[in-house]
Amino acid sequence: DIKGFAFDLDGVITDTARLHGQAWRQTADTVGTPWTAELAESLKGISRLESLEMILAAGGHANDYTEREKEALADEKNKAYQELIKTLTPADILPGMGDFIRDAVAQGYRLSIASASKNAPAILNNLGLTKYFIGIVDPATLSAGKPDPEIFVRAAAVLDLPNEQIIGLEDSAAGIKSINAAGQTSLGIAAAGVLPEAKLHFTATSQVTLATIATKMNQ
Ligand code: B16
Ligand code: MG
Repeated sequence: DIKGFAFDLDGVITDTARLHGQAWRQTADTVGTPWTAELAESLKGISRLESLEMILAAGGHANDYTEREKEALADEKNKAYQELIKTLTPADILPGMGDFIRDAVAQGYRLSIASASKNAPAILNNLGLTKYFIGIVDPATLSAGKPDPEIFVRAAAVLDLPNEQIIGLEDSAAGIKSINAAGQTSLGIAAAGVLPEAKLHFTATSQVTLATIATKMNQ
C-alpha cells in the first residue's frame, strides 16, 4: 500500500523552470552560447554546476573557463535566480497541486521533497507549503544527482517508509529514472509520449488527485 509521496519541486509543484531559464539565458549570453528551447529543456532536474557545463558545451566553450571562473558564473546565475524566486507566492503553485498536497496530508499520507535545487526551502516557504512536508532532502549532501536513485532513496528515509510504499512525482526523464531505480512507483507529469518510463502518466498537474492515482494504480 502507498503511504507516502516524494515530490520533485521544479515542474511538479511550481514552474520555476521559466525562472531558471531567464537566469541561465543571461549566462548563455555572457559565454556566447545560443539559447534554445532544447537547451532549456535539457537543464531540468540537473544540478547548477552540471547545468553550467551543459551551457558551456552547447556553445563549444567546454574548455574556455577555469573551475574558479565557472563557480563565479554559477554564483552569478544563482543570485539572479534568487531575485526571481522572491516574486513567488501561493498563486504560483501549479494547477491542482495545492489541493492534492492538502488532500494527501489530510488522508494521512507522508510527504517529502526530492529536488535537486538548493533553493527548495525558500521556494516552498514563498509558496506557503512548508508545513505540509515532513522533510526536504538537502541536495548538497548527495554523492550523485538524478538519475541516480540516491535522492529518492533519501526522500524515503525522511518519511521513514520503505521504497515500495512511496510514489515519486517528477517532470523530468532523469527524475523518473531515479524513482524507478529506487524501487518506488514513478508518476510522470509531461505531454503525451514524453516520460515513457513513468509507471503512472499524467499530462497535467491538474489531473493528479488521490482518486485518479488510485484508478491508474489498478489498471
Ligand atoms: P539550484 P528539481 C532542479 O530542480 C531544476 O530542475 C534544475 O533546472 C536546477 O538546475 C536544479 O534544480 C538546481 O537548482 O540552482 O536552485 O540549486 O526539478 O529537481 O526540483
Ligand atoms: Mg523537476
